[in-house]
Amino acid sequence: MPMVLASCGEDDPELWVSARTIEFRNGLWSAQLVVMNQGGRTMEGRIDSTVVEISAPRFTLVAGDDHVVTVTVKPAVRENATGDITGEILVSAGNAGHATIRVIVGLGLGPDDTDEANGGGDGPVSTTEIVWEAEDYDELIGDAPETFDPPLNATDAGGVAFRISDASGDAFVGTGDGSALTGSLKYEFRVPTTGDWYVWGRAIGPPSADNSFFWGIDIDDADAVADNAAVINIWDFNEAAGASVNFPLGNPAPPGVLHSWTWYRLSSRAGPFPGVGSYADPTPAQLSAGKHTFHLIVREDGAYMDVFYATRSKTYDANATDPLR
Ligand SMILES: [Ca+2]
Ligand SMILES: [Ca+2]
Ligand SMILES: [Ca+2]
Repeated sequence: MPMVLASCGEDDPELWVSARTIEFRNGLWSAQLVVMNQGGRTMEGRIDSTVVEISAPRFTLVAGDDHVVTVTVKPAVRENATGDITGEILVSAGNAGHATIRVIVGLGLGPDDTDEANGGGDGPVSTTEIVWEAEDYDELIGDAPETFDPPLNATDAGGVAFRISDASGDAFVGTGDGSALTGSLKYEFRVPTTGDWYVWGRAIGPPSADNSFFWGIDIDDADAVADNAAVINIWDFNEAAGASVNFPLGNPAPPGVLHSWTWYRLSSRAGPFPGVGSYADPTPAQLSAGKHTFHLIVREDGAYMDVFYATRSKTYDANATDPLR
């Protein structure tokens, strides 16, 4: 009587999986995986991973049968990790075989956790700079600033008509002069490295009555209200009224400049942000790696914001070298 070898006969179960690598990118956190018994008899197995949750980690498959599994990046990985991370999914089915699937989670660096949202396009994710569009907010709070598509014919507080003919991402946010909006836009953004970050905004703030927002980092929504000076700050652009030290374009600024997109350092007159955003000796926002929130709150109606940029470089001048290059 011939000896039967349990693991190498034609009728033995044989594990097959549909992927060797799974990449999670562009804010998509789930993927499907097929596990199949390509051999004979019944196969039992299980799936384990430290980076993804598995819809049905145990499976029993008769000959030729398959098992569709949904794998979802664990919330703790999404919330706490920075930059791309890698991990594994292990599929084991005893003598039928085993497989290791490589997992890459692209966490990105911006509010939407994608390279695209950070202006990175197809390029590598930077650990020293992030970009996010003002129109890519995560939440509207109260009577929030509006989103506009250029061209926009606007009028400033002095009655001067001007035209905003373009914008990064073909959109921007703000308030028309005379609007009664008071709310805020909330952004979630991801910082790749802990340390000092220098924040800029590409904005239009025409005369001194139309050239500021309030802002706050990591504040509660309920605190994002005007004149809440203990928690939020005033972001002056080219403030010709003398209430701030921000004169990046000169005082007074050259004609026309105030009616076109210009980069302004994040600044503060007082409030909790330490310093006033001096251009010569800027005060950084000290941020830990990971997720943060930024509230842009209406202050003076008639101000517009196109895009935000943050860099680890203290000396970087966004008006000399365009971050959107
Ligand atoms: Ca002002
Ligand atoms: Ca105004
Ligand atoms: Ca924009």
